[in-house]
Amino acid sequence: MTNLGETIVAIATPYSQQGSIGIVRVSGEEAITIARTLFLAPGKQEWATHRILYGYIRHPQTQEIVDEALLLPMLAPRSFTKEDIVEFHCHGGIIPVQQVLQLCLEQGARLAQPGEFTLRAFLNGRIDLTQAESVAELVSARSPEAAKIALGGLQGKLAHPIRNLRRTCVDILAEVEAQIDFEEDLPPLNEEEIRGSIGKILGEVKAILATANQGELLREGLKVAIVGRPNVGKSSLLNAWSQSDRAIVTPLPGTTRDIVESELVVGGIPIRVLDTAGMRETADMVEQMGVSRSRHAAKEADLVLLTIDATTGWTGEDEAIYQEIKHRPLILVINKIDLRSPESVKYPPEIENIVQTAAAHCQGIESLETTILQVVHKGNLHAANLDLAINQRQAAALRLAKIALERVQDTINNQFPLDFWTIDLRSAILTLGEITGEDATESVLERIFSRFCIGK
Ligand SMILES: Nc1nc2c(ncn2[C@@H]2O[C@H](COP(=O)(O)OP(=O)(O)OP(=O)(O)O)[C@@H](O)[C@H]2O)c(=O)[nH]1
Ligand SMILES: [Mg+2]
Repeated sequence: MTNLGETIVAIATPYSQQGSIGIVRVSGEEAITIARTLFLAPGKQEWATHRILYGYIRHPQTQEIVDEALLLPMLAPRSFTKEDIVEFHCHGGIIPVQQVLQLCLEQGARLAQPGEFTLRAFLNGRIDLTQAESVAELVSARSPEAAKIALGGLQGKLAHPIRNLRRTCVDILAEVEAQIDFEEDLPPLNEEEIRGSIGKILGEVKAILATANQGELLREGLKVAIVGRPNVGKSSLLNAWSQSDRAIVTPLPGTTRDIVESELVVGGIPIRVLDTAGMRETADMVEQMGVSRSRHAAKEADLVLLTIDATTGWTGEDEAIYQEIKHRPLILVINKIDLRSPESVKYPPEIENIVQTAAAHCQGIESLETTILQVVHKGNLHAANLDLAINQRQAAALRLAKIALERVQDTINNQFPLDFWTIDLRSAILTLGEITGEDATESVLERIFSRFCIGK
């Protein structure tokens, strides 16, 4: 996966667009030698760890200056990878950083794989696997709340409890194994105490598992599709909600022909809102294609906002659309309530979530957001209150740990021989170790780190 003997290099800042600074980062045994070869620090500047140098990057053969830059050396073990790291802080823009990268490659560094810096931080024992995952999550966070839980993870908010739980399991296992090996020399096991410890561990495992759904919401976000017949105000709703004029609005039915997307954040959850073409029978080929995309969007979305017009009430066309999508998580949006009171509007009584809006006047958006949060949290805690939320991989491992621990409980309750206890205890230890990386296999590592961007 990574040969720690090799020195790696990557552009650490975005490199497909212009920025004011561009950073090229080198990590490994040769980092300092490479920097010494390429970087000219005029005057009597001291090459010390964590001290910025000012100077020029120049081609070692032609002596041609490539950029005026700063150099930050961070010597092992006081660096992210625990290896020698140097960072060239170049002028942003695509050309200088590319040239500096090229020079580092010519000096023997190898282009880093995605996530390889973080992988080295993990392999060199600076962070555990949950912290490594948090690095990637922090970089890709789409809301402040998602960033907050990623930062919590980075600080070890998941790593610490999991490591403690695993250690307790190891202690119990050691006790049970000693009992098996030296039964005659030891006092009998205190089964009650062990049962109590396992129960406590299980309780904590369950509590951490309960954060999985919230974590998924914060990380992955929600896809919400606004659907309904033409002219009910779907595009107006998208515009009011996203405070933009993203979608074209006209009094003509059939205005929207394709999906129009907007991104927003509600209660910490990143939401992708899709405005769709009004659904109706039509001979127009373009509109037909739009309508089929609307159907697809309604099917794919996590939540559908079925929008109707208060002035016409629930029509046969609304009913037809409802029949198509009623099995989906759904909120009924009664729009244009500025024109007619929503009280007179009849709709199927089984619809639980109803919001009234006047999208053209930006009214009702708050209650729409509240209702969405109620639907996704089912009245549970607000996502933003979380400071820990596990991801899918961690949840999968924790579920296995939970099953193993429950089996240990059964084994104790059924008075099975001690050998049986150790089997399930070992499996709980292994799965807990997979979460932190103490027992992670190479394929697990590969899966995790391949999702990173280059330079991280
Ligand atoms: N009075 C009033 N008019 C509204 C409201 N919402 C939308 N409209 C008007 O209704 C008309 C249709 O609005 P759109 O947002 O384009 O409707 P749509 O559902 O996207 O229509 P299609 O794209 O054709 O499916 C426009 O003239 C809007 O100004 C509202 O809350 N009150
Ligand atoms: Mg529209």
